Amino acid sequence: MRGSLAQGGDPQGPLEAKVVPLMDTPGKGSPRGSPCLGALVGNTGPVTPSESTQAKDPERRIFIGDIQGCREELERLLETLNIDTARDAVHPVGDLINRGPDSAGVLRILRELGAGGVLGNHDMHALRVRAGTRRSGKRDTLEDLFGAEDGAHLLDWLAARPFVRVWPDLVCVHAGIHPDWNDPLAVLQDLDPLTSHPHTDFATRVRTCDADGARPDEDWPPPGPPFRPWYSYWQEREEETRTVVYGHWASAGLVRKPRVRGLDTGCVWGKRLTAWIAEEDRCVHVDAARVYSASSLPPSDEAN
Ligand SMILES: [Mn+2]
Repeated sequence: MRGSLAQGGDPQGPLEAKVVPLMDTPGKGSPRGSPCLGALVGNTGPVTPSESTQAKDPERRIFIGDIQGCREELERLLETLNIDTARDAVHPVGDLINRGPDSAGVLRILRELGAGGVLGNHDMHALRVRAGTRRSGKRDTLEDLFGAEDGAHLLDWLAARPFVRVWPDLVCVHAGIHPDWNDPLAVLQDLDPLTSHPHTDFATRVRTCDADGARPDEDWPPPGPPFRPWYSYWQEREEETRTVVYGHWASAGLVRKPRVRGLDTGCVWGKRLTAWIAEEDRCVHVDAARVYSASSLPPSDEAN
């Protein structure tokens, strides 16, 4: 199953041709017992897979930068990665949707994969628009998702993402970790995406801050002292050994610095979609098919 998807020169061929049962019991039946990408595309059925469809002790933890509704690029990236849910765990680093062309399609694929991941500011925005507590923005591209037959299921799945995931060696968050948070999981784990809170606001929006975690009014132009990239404070923690993997800062591009991996490479702005395989400390990229939002990457990374 994996080989048929990964080796083909034309990614569209096997996607349309390959149809396998979606809800095979993991580990039984077909080799590796996992749905391949071909089964994920276009399916809108009422199946409710959970993260249990992913490997409990994955051989690879694969983090994917801001997808923002770029379904075509996500499909190509997953094919390039040779994703196998029996051995891989997939974690989008937030901003799964909005601004791009197919938010519903992205969520269908990730849900069927049993992906984990965390919430970003665009994800929270969409959940609040649906709840009626926030107005849609003029640059939103969420109507396909709100109008989809399975839209409610997809948004419920999205809403179940946490703000942070923690492993012994890694921390995953959309934007960054506050200088004062010694235990980011304890700080963020019980917070509601539908309710505004300074902690979730920070975790999903920060780029630069001062040593106390105060943020400037704007991150562009570079605010200068006392503001620095949030991760500089993380890097200064002498006892800390974990690497933070995050997104949100497209204008910074790919960041590979000690104990930080920044994966937002601006796919929706016509650049690239990036995955980072933690076990190999290796990045895999696919180019955006086109520019989906604005004519160029705004340096301010407009936060919606
Ligand atoms: Mn973001």
